[in-house]
Amino acid sequence: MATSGPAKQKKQAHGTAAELVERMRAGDIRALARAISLVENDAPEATAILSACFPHTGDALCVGITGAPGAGKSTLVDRLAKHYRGEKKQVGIVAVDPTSPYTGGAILGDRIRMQEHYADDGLYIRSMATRGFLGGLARTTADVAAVIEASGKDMMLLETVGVGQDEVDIVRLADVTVVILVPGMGDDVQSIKAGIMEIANIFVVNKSDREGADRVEREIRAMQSLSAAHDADDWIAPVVRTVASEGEGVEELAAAIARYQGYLSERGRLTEKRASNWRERLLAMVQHRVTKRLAQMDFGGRTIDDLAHAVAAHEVDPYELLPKMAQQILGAAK
Ligand SMILES: Nc1nc2c(ncn2[C@@H]2O[C@H](COP(=O)(O)OP(=O)(O)OP(=O)(O)O)[C@@H](O)[C@H]2O)c(=O)[nH]1
Ligand SMILES: [Mg+2]
Repeated sequence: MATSGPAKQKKQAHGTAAELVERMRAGDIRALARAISLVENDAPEATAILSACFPHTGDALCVGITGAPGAGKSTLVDRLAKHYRGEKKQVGIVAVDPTSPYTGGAILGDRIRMQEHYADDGLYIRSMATRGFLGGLARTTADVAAVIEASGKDMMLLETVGVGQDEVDIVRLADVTVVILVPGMGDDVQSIKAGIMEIANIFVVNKSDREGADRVEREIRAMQSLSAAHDADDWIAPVVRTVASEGEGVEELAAAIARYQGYLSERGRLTEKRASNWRERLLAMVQHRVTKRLAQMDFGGRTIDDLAHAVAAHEVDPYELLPKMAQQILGAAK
């Protein structure tokens, strides 16, 4: 009986996970919120939940939207969501907000209120604070997005501030990446991280009601003409001007997204892009698993902390230690 305990527990956890996913797929919003929390908190059931979600993912288009703080990302995401709702598409939104505290910033509060008041069950919005994620914000965001998608969404919109590497990694999870720039405020193309510019499939010049939209567009074009010679086959990111606060240009943006989706659907490009996204995700997943194990592992009676102290005191040669540790980790991972 002693050995059947954990196995039985595991089986029950799987049962619970499958039930939870079934309920959230039937439209139970509380089940969805619970599944997201468990995944976000890396709870013991998380893997079983994600595994139960996996067969119900892969059909939605995932659009990543990034840009400087205050560029109008949330406003544009809300407008896009309304656009897709108008086409009767089920929409999920994950907003990664580096500023909102756990208890919820103003935007999070507004969104929850919006969700409650309009009670549109074709739209689900989740805000995530970036602080406090151990072992990868991008991984957690991808997992949360997968759970929401599995609840039956056709369109996933991912909003993140384009500042740190973490955020760049997040938009890399998307099928389509939209980079938002705005005129003025020294927010010109040069000041935007090169990494962000490179991953743009579509540029948006938001706040085009302000002076300087022409200049931003010219700078984008100039940058594109400088970059490596294009194949006739290459996609050149179009520039769409918007006034998100007025809803202007949203139709054009949706059309540009649809065009890029069409481009991806040819010659196995979508599969290629997703495979390259999955490569990153798999590496992150393995790394996370190994790191978690490492913290509790026993290396010949010593923990990783003991070994770190021993190396710092020059009692142990780290280069001799490494192959032994690697061997032990790989052995344990079997
Ligand atoms: N003039 C003008 N203001 C806009 C436009 N789009 C958004 N805004 C305003 O710009 C401010 C910031 O918009 P948000 O949508 O919160 O921007 P954000 O990029 O999500 O901001 P963070 O998430 O805090 O980085 C708000 O006051 C919007 O009303 C626009 O096209 N023109
Ligand atoms: Mg925002």
